[in-house]
Amino acid sequence: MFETLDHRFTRFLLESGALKFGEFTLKSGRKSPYFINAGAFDDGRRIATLGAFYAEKIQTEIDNERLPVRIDTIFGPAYKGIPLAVTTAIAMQLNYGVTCGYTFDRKERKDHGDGGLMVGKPLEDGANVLLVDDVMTAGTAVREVVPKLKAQADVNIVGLVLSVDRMEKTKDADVSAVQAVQEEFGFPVLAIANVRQIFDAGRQLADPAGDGMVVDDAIARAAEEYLDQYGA
Ligand code: OMP
Repeated sequence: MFETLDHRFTRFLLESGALKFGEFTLKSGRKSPYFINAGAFDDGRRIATLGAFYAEKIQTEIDNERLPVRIDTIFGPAYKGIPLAVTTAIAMQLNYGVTCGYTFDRKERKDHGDGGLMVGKPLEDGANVLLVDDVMTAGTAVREVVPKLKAQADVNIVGLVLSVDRMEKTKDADVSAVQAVQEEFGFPVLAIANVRQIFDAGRQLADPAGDGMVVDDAIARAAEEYLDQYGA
């Protein structure tokens, strides 16, 4: 049976323990009944599978002409974006025969050896750079990284690909953080799955541990209430 990308990705999130239920305080201060932890992709099989999901999303969007055919480098902001950029570049090569560089930043400038703030493929004027990151809630992380890239070279940021769009409203507007970032920076923000797709798929999936549905009624209700309050 054909299974959509968001269904397959939801199963992978649940099997990896990357999607957790409980009470979590977010970077924004909001208290959420669910949390996506990209740190759970902590072995070779999981990080390789994650890269394949990013690459599948990227190739689909190249085919849809939302992303350009030429991607010079995939940029992952330190620290959590570093393995994402590397595993995505590997999967683009192995699964689609597309060679992309990978680049990431240092949190602190190095003043010896090769110096500089960036590691990996150098950022050059006119280069097409695709950003990858884990989860977007308010868009704080991306707002920090864009000026950092622009300070290096006159790069062309062609898009941002996320694992999960939490579909949350920004503090001062009714639009989602993803929409606000798209409008502010003028590049597409694409997610392998958004939180509504994840909960829809999760309701239909059997618990990999075999003890009932993972997304049970109480969890689904808590998520619905949270999204009623903060969802865009
Ligand atoms: P923004 O930078 O405000 O969009 O928040 C996203 C960041 O918050 C992610 O890069 C994570 O560091 C963290 N986060 C998660 O990892 N998973 C979640 O489900 C929610 C958050 C969060 O704190 O909002």
